[in-house]
Amino acid sequence: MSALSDDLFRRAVGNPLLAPNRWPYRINAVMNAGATTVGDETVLLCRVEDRRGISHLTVARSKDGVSNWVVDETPLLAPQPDVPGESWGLEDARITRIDELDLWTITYTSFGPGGPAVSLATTRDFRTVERLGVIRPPEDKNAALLSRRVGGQFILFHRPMTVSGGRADIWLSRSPDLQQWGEPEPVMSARTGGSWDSARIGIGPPPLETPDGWLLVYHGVRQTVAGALYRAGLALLDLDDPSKVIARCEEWVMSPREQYELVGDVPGVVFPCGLVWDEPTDEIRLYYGAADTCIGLATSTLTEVLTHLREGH
Ligand code: M1P
Repeated sequence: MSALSDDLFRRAVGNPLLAPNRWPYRINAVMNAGATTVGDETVLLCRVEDRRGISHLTVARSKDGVSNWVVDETPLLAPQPDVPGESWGLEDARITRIDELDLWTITYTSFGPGGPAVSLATTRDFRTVERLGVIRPPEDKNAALLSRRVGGQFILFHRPMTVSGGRADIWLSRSPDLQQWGEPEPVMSARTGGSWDSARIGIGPPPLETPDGWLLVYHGVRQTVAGALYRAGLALLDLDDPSKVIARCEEWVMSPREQYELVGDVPGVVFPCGLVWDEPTDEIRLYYGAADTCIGLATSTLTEVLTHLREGH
C-alpha cells in the first residue's frame, strides 16, 4: 500500500455489485448486506428498501462473490403484518456461521413505532429461516454475534441507546443459549472533537477471529455542515475478553469517494456489514452499502490488515 493512498481496501472493478436497476422486482434501493459462504457460493443477505420506504432482507448468491449474482425473487425475511415492532421494516443483517450449532445466525434491526430493536433468526440453507424474535429491545441496532463462545458464552455486539445515556457506542452482551442475555458491557466509544468517528459508531460485520485478536470493522460517523459522513475503521479485540480493545486505528480505512458512494439516497456513506475471509488466498472481501442505494465490494488481505493495525495508523 502506498503511503499516500488510503487503499488498504481496493474497490472491485465491477462496483457497484448490486444496484436497484438490476433487481428482479421493483425496489427503491439495496444496501448493507450480511455475507457468508455456503458450499462453493457466497451468499449476501441484502437490505432491500421498497418504494414505500419499508425494508426487507433478500438473498443474492454468486460463485466467485464478485459477479453473476443470482437474486431470489422473494425475501427471506420480511416484516410480519401482525408484528407492530416490524411494521417500519427489517434492516442491516449480519450473518454469523456458528459451527457448534451447525447453522448461521442472522442478527438484524426490526424497526417499528417503538424504535429499532435487535432481532435474531437462524438458518441452515438461506431458503428457510427460524425467527427467534427480539433479543434486545429498542433503542438498539447494529448487532452481530461472534462465531464461537468465549468463556462459555455467546457474544453479541450491539448498540443499546437505553443503557448508554444516549451515546451511540459499541457494547456487548453475553448469553449461555442465545435466549437469556446479560447486562450490556461497554466495548468501544465514539471519539471526540473533529474525529472521523466522533458522532457515533456501530459494528460492521461479525468480528473475525485472527491470531492477533478479533478483527473489528466498524462504521464511524462525523457530522458535518453538509450532513453525516459514514466511513469505516478497524480495531482489534482481545481473544479471551472481547470487551477489551487492544488496538484501534486512528485513521479510517474507507471513506466515500466513488460516484456511487457520494450520490444516492444518503450521500457520503460506506456501511460495511459483510466480511468473507478466504483462507487459502488470504483475501478479505468486505461488502458494504454505498450511499444507502447499492452494494459495493472492497478487498484486501488479512496479512495487510493485521500489519496495518500493528503499525498503529
Ligand atoms: O444512512 C446511513 C445509515 O444510517 C443508520 O446507521 P447508524 O444508525 O449507525 O447511523 C442505519 O439506518 C443504516 O442502515 C444506514 O445505512
